[in-house]
Amino acid sequence: MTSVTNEMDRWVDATPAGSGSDVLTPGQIAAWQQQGFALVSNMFRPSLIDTLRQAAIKRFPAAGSAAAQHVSDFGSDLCFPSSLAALNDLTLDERLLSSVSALLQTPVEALRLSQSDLWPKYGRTEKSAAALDNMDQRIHIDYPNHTLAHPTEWFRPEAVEMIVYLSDVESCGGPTAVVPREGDADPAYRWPIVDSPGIGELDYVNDRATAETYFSEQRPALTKWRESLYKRERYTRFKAGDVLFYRHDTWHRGTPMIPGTLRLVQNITYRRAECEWVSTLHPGWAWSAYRKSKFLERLIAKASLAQRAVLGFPQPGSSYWSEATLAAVEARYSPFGMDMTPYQLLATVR
Ligand SMILES: O=C(O)CCC(=O)C(=O)O
Ligand SMILES: [Fe+2]
Repeated sequence: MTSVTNEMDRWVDATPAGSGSDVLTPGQIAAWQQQGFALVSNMFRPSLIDTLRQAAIKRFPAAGSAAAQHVSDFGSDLCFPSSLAALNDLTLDERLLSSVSALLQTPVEALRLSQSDLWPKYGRTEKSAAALDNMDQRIHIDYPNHTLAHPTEWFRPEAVEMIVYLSDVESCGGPTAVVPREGDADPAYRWPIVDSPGIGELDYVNDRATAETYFSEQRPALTKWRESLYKRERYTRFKAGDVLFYRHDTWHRGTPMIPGTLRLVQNITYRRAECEWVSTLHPGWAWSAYRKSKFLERLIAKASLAQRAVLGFPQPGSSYWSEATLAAVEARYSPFGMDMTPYQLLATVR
């Protein structure tokens, strides 16, 4: 296996997405399918990224502030659907959806959104959360808090996980480290994937140093194997708007940032519709109904058929539709301008 000797070789540069209907290039698709990740630029309009970044910055403590020193775990309450329209637009972006569709080789309508949340990470001098600190993470795979089961065999992936960077690594540091998979016999990708803190009886530990000391005590025979994962990691040289497409079974981790800075990222997962065991991470969409602004209802009314489908809305031809449900859904959504024609055309007469 290739271990990295030359420090320069550790950086991965983004490659541009196409501007036409084939959004991802064959090389990017192959990289995701084989190595387990692809770093892609030219996905979004720069103004969308800028609008989201500016709006999100206002919701979090300022970089370098005392409050920022205590933001040491992941997550935030900024998730889909959001009062920040740009967050919703990014999540349901048609080019992003067609990219996921190409990676999973399935139509967009057969995808379901299961995560979209915006995370701040701060460059800090103190590891304020000790074992749970996110500054210098242990190498890990993400499946345990996404699926109730275990990822399927490598060649039949169930989901695409993404980090959309809203900052530049040059100014904040904190590249994501990823371990490229090198074929079916790669020892890094031994099966089943259970040799990581947090899985089975092992405690969840986020901080690298604490995690590896603990893991060595619990599984001494695998200490060298874990070390080999760090030796092989590559670092994303991201710019705002770049997307890291990866998987729930790709080894990766977050690395330390430049102290006093803020890095914003949007984490998104799309799964195959049939994989119900890949759970939605946050409260879901329906809790956002009933708001005075009716932003969820407006979003549904204005969305394309494919965008509605990825949120689980019944599609044209679904057994849900009858004369009665067509009229009822129209009654609910017509105040927001929903066009029911596509559902009427394919409705089964019941
Ligand atoms: O921050 C990053 O770049 C990766 C974060 C991550 O892997 C995680 O929290 O699971
Ligand atoms: Fe992760």
